[in-house]
Amino acid sequence: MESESEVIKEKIHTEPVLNDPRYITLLSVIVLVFTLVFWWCFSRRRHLRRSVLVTGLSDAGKTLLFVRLTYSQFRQTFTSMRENIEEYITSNNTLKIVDLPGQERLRNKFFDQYKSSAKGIVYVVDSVTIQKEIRDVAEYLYTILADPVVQSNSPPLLILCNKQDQPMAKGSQVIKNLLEKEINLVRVTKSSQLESVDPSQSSSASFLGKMGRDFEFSHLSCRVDIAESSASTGDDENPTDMKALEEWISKL
Ligand SMILES: Nc1nc2c(ncn2[C@@H]2O[C@H](COP(=O)(O)OP(=O)(O)OP(=O)(O)O)[C@@H](O)[C@H]2O)c(=O)[nH]1
Ligand SMILES: [Mg+2]
Repeated sequence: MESESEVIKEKIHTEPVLNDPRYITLLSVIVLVFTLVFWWCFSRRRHLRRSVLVTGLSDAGKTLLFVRLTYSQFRQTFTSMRENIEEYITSNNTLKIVDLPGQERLRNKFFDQYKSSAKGIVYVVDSVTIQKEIRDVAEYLYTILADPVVQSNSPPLLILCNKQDQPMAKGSQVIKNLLEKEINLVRVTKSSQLESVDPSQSSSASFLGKMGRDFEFSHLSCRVDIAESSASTGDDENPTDMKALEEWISKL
């Protein structure tokens, strides 16, 4: 005959630990702590991203926009060889405006340096030369949108059609259509280039937008806005207009 204490011991050993209320409490606490730590890290990462990157091809007007925005001045600008950074205070945020060089041999290096800090990206387009430069403008925009860091953080993007004071400037809607059509072509070339380099890359992984559909900015996971600006001298012939840019930044 087994004694009563032996039966109890046996029960304790065979009872599934999962039914133990202390175990369940401990598990809940661990899950809660992990959730809090994860949430803290995530919100910290978001808070660390305080930069508004001003990018685009050379001569689009990035530095003049930067000077106008941060110093409210007009200055003669020259091709940038390095970045310009200045604090910018909005009603609910203190941000950094980072004007990046647009020269072909510099732009990727500087963009890589600042991309992880981007709270928003302003892609400046010269509205006068857009038709002539459409391939380069679309290719560089594609490079930015397809960047893994940009894809993972999904900062909002503003396509800013600058130099609107010029009579030959194209409007934002025309530029949006031109860019969507051109990116449609660029993404076919780029994704087949990628596949030929690394056949293991599935075409859907490297594809921007929706498979089987013409490219539209609205298909992207990040918010894309389009607006017009003029950063020029500010006289009657060349009026300055940066309201859309300022409003967009203030909503970041
Ligand atoms: N008419 C007119 N000219 C502009 C406007 N914005 C810039 N410019 C002129 O365009 C030229 C190039 O401007 P930048 O601001 O230096 O161009 P950027 O994009 O910084 O060029 P990089 O530094 O080479 O990347 C300068 O002569 C500016 O005065 C604009 O809104 N209207
Ligand atoms: Mg510049």
